[in-house]
Amino acid sequence: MTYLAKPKLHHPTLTRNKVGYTRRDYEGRISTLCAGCGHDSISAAIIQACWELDIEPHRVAKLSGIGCSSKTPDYFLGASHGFNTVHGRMPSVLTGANLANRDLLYLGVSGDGDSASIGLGQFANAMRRGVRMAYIVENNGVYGLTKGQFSATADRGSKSKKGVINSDSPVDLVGLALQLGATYVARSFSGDKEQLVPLIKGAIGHGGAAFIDVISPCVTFNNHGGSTKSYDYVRQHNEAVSRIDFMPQHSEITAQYAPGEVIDVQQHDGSSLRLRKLHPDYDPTDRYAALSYMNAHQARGEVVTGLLYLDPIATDLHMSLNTTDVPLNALGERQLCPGSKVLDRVNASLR
Ligand SMILES: Cc1ncc(C[n+]2csc(CCOP(=O)(O)OP(=O)(O)O)c2C)c(N)n1
Ligand code: SF4
Ligand SMILES: [Mg+2]
Repeated sequence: MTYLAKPKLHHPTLTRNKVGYTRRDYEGRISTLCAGCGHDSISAAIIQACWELDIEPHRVAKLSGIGCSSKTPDYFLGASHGFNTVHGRMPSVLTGANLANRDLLYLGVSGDGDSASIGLGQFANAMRRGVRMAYIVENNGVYGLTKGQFSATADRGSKSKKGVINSDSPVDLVGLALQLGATYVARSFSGDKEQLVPLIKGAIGHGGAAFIDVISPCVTFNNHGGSTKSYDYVRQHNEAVSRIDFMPQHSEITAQYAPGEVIDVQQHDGSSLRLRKLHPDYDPTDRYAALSYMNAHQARGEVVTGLLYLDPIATDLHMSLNTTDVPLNALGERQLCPGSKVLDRVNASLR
């Protein structure tokens, strides 16, 4: 941690959102990451998204694993709930927290090592079960915190800083999320705030498992020629399928674009996502078409970004398990302890 404290005083004229907070109220501690690290831009995008969504910070729970990426929740939403778990274990801890208190908004922040290497099983099961959360992987293709070893998302043939060529096939978390049943799947780039902020807002408003893979260059260990996760590589090979506008529940929906190029999709919380299709042949509502489109472009060395798949009628784990609508900590004694007759009935049903 840094010992430099951020000044607490805000300029009195800073703009406040509908719940009375300034953008600075969504910040955290001063970042200790390397200057230019993509992860800091993602933190800035999360701050912007939460401020624009008028979210009260105490309604958010941010959970992460271990890594430079997993350190970042310390640098945003300083007044929210936070839990830095064990390496690769964020999804299961978040699942437990979510089952105990469904009233919070869950942000899972992880790295490519955290989610695609040690935590791959955890990632897969959270997607498969439809745990309601915005799951953000800050993907730099390396283990930044432990000095730049290839992670499981490093492309075959890509080169390390020391010149070693990666001979392993990559894990594509977007492809896996699509196959495993995630209902909101996107890829973005830390250097494209205009695309990333609405994608994060859409993920927070989504009613099920929302996954965003954000290519986030590691300037210290993976930003050289021969890397496929560098600023230059992503800028040169970025192929955006859509541009998103996010419209909160209360805003009027007006048509400003030519028909055929725009789709409005209403989400679980009543908000709308307006997709301006940059590629007219792209269908974001067809899971398998999204997968084959992405694979075909990947084979040509392109990084497809944007909202790749969306099922607005998402189901989540609470629905599948038919859990109580009330967070467990708000249940009264009568509900928690319904008496010996009910207990006898439960026991009898299990014999
Ligand atoms: C159980 C366990 N194994 C290994 C480590 C060592 N370790 C710490 S961070 C890390 C990799 C982090 O990579 P990533 O998730 O991609 O995050 P980045 O630093 O690149 O943002 C590893 C292997 C650990 N802390 N715990
Ligand atoms: S080592 Fe890489 S990932 Fe870690 S803070 Fe530095 S630039 Fe970012
Ligand atoms: Mg990494």
